[in-house]
Amino acid sequence: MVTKTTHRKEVDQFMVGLRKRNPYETEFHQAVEEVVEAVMPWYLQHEEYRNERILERVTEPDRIVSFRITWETDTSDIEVNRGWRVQFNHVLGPYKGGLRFHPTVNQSVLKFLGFEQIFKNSLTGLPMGGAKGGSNFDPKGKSDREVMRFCQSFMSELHRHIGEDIDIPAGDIGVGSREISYLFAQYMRMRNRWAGVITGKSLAYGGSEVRREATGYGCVYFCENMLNHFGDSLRNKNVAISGSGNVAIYAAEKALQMGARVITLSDSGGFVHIKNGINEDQLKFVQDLKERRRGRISEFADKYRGVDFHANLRPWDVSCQVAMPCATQNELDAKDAKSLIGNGVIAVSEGANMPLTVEAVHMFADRKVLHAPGKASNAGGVAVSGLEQSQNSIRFSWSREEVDRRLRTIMAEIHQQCILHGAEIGHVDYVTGANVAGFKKVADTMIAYGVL
Ligand code: NDP
Ligand code: 2IT
Repeated sequence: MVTKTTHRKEVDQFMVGLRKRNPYETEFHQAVEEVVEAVMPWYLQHEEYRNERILERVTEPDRIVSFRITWETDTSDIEVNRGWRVQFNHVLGPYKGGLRFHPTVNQSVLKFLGFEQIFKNSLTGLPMGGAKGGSNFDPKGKSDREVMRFCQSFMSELHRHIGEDIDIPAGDIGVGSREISYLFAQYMRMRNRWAGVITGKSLAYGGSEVRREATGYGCVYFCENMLNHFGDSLRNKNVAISGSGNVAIYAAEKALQMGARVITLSDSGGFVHIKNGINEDQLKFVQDLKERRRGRISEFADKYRGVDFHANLRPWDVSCQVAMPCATQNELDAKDAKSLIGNGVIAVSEGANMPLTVEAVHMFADRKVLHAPGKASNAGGVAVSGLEQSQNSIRFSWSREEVDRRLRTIMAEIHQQCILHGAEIGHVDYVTGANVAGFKKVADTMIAYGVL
């Protein structure tokens, strides 16, 4: 039996070492601490994991490639950015994970994302290791040609480090179908070969049905699984969603299809409150505004009556039963959690990676709010990426119905694994369940491989 004090002491001791080895990498520390806290009681009961120093080994990336990206603006100025690929762990399969282009990207952010990806990919049941990459490049306000030149320069270096059986990048914040096309084309040009080396491709050249929608849809499927497990459902629930990018838009679409009312969306400028819930036409407008016109969410409120824009605020003060943070890390803090709890939230399903601060995670746990961590609830995106790889390998494309059916099954199986390792009397601790289930497979495989 592991007491709470031993547990805390072991976590703290491990984290002191990790912080010392990785100074200033606060996002990485946060992601590691969540996993270590969740798995420690189980870890301490299994001497073999400890003897093999699995925690020390799994928190050290296999390698990090860092490189310069030089590109030319439309006015012929020279710009210099930094790029990275963090290849974290490939015991379960080739490295797999997205690329993020955002000014806040640094090594700490990519290490946290790469670390999360190991356990998320493990949960999908598909043979994928964990990686992440990206650049501090800001695509906002750049012309298509500038983005193209940046992507070409980025891939001129990255192509050396990836491959369909080595490392397969995909999209993330700031990397959507436009960027994927430029990156993929440059890979082909550099190597003179077609290979399924990137996922999230367009349907015309090897992409999968439902990949675009997969993260958002998967987040809603997972949430429905949680509610169904307790005899409830999304029907007629008020759902607050943050973000208005790829994940948020398709989470909203699926929530709407399942009979919920989506009452908020947001971007870095503020949030919109749609009092009666967004309808299909309005969602199409937002989709076009964000995907094609690259506009601001405030323009949605300008166009429709009954839609209010709240500048520089996040959506967590509105009254809702379900919250889906789908924008970025640490976008929901203790104050927001208090407000959501006060308004009667029953479920939080993370579309984004690590959207909750540590305090917010603990507050939802104390109040027994059903809380799905991103590594479980946003795994639909990488799962369909895995299915895209399968289709590329067999040179065949499955129908939309087939891919959606497989996505639903994978999300239901992840939910089952969370119950297996996180069930309590009258409650499920999804954070513990997801972390233990994801970690166990990686740890067992590392032991089977010997000392590497
Ligand atoms: P997009 O670039 O399509 O959209 C990002 C959205 O989040 C935009 O609305 C953006 O607003 C907002 N946002 C980004 N950074 C910030 C910030 N610092 N403060 C406030 N708002 C911000 O990205 P995705 O939808 O693909 O990704 C969203 C989240 O989901 C990320 O955490 C990502 O890691 C995660 N995720 C994505 C997957 C995928 O398949 N795409 C898979 C699994 C997880 P603005 O436009 O104003 O910047
Ligand atoms: O965070 C994520 O899981 C992603 N951005 C998707 C990764 C992928 O390889 O599809």
